[in-house]
Amino acid sequence: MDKPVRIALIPGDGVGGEVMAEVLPCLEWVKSRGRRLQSLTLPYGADHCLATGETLPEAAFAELRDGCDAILFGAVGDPRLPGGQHAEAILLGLRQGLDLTVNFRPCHAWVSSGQPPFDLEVFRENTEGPYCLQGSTEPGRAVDLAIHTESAVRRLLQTAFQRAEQLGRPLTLAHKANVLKHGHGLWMRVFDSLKPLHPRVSARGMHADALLCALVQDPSPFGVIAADNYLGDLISDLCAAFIGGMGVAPSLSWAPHRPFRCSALAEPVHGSAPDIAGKGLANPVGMFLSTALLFRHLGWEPEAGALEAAVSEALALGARTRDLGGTLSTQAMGTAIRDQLPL
Ligand code: GGG
Repeated sequence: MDKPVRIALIPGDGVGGEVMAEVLPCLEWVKSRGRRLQSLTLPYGADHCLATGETLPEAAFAELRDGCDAILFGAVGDPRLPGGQHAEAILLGLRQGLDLTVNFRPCHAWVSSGQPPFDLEVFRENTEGPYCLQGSTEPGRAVDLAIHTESAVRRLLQTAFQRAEQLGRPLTLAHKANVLKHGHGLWMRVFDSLKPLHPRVSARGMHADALLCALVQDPSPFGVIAADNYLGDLISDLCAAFIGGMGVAPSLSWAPHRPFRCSALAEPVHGSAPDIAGKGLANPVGMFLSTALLFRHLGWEPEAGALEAAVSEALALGARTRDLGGTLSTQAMGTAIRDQLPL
């Protein structure tokens, strides 16, 4: 019999716990369908940090890295810790510590009514660039270092090329190599070296500013967009606006080279939204769709597809939280989605 998959649940801060609560029954649902799954819930977030001074202790990180297969994450960020150090230590610590190079942010038209429907995928490098947390603030000067390594860039771009090939869609690399000659020059070189290996992919680089303008004017020519950590963050958030906003945008981060047992982290794109936390106003759709991405990563395609179909059907039946113009609470939206799951 297969060993059970071990998933760590980290609800985090703000609305993170509220949206996480809505997908927990989906873990029971996959078990009822014969999937072997164990979960453990970890307390890391602002409350824990304020109570104990701990962000993500080394022993907990080691247990996640070596004792779990994947992480389901809510959100971090809390106004009581305005420097954001705990969020940085937990979320960036996990992304970097687990070498989760690929951040996949699919942007499909779950609720938008554009013609043709918005449909593209962003592959964002997840561990480097200016998010490497190296720099300094000096009198009259501030420095943020952006590090790009060939190994991470190659892993991210290989994954994006493979996906574009699989989908039969064009691949666009967003860059600013005209200004960021060193870092984005490296991205361009690796991109060019991969093109001959994927002759069926229509692949081109595009200055990120021109790309943003083109996306707003007409997103239909784009299929897969690859970018470094910073540009990928911005581009995918813009794309989220086309599909109903941050509340519906899912993501999955993973390590294609599988350096550790724990090789993936699924989380909604949205943050902890402290302004609406505790009011039942958060949209759980991004969390449901992230859970579906995790199921797919684990090889549970029927369950991933069924969960996505349940979201689609609930939305088609008119289920809407306030951010989508409706009146449903987080809990009622969760119920509306789960009601569409097959037994
Ligand atoms: N699920 C993504 C996440 O938690 N990102 C962290 C973040 O953006 N925090 C800032 C905030 O919550 O406002």
